Amino acid sequence: MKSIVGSHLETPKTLRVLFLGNGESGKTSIIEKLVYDQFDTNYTPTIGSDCLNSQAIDYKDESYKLQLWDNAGLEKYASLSVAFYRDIDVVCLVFSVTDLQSANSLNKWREEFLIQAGLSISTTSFPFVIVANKTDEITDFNRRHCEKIINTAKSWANQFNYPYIELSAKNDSSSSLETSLVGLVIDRFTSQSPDGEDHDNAETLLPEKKKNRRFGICDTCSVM
Ligand SMILES: Nc1nc2c(ncn2[C@@H]2O[C@H](COP(=O)(O)OP(=O)(O)OP(=O)(O)O)[C@@H](O)[C@H]2O)c(=O)[nH]1
Ligand SMILES: [Mg+2]
Repeated sequence: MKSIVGSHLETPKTLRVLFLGNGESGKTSIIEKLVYDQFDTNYTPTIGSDCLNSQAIDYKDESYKLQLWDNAGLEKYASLSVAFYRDIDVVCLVFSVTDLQSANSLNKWREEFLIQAGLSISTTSFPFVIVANKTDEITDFNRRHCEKIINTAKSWANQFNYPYIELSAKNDSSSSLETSLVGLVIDRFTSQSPDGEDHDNAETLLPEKKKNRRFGICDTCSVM
């Protein structure tokens, strides 16, 4: 990942960003596009959790390093992954604009995260970002269907004032995702009240052994 703005500043802040959403919504594809600038049309379900590090990103006079945590969307692979939730800074809730079920599941992912992180499900202060993926799949034939899905997600997001972004892991370039998605994530993180009280009061979850990883460049990703 290249920096969004020019030169690197000193001592990057580390931001732990977790991607949650239904299987096949495109979480892994978004992360891999961001980090590797690559897109794979084959579907390999994520098992447990994976993590990729971004390079230092200079944004609005600060330097950031992103730990991008990927999480299994398929229930049969998801049971391994709850131990990391406690130290997550921002959650991207991902759905596919062609998959109504994935939009309808946003609430489930939100609540599951808050519960695992030891936060109240009534909190509105935790920084979630809603990500609509696969916009390249919208055609003249399915446009109305996709719009219905998008509106479902948008109106759900509106009740919490969550920022919302549409993208295509397939067609968007790495640099455009850096500017749009990463910019939104950092903005969302920096705009929250400093160490919101809900987050501060989170119960500590017991450390759990690090999980199975498909790509293992994550020695520095340990949050325990
Ligand atoms: N057309 C299109 N296909 C996409 C896009 N993003 C992902 N896909 C495809 O959708 C399938 C699922 O993508 P993944 O990134 O593996 O989905 P995931 O959310 O990580 O799935 P799980 O790991 O099972 O939770 C793959 O075949 C991808 O190639 C996109 O923006 N456009
Ligand atoms: Mg995946």
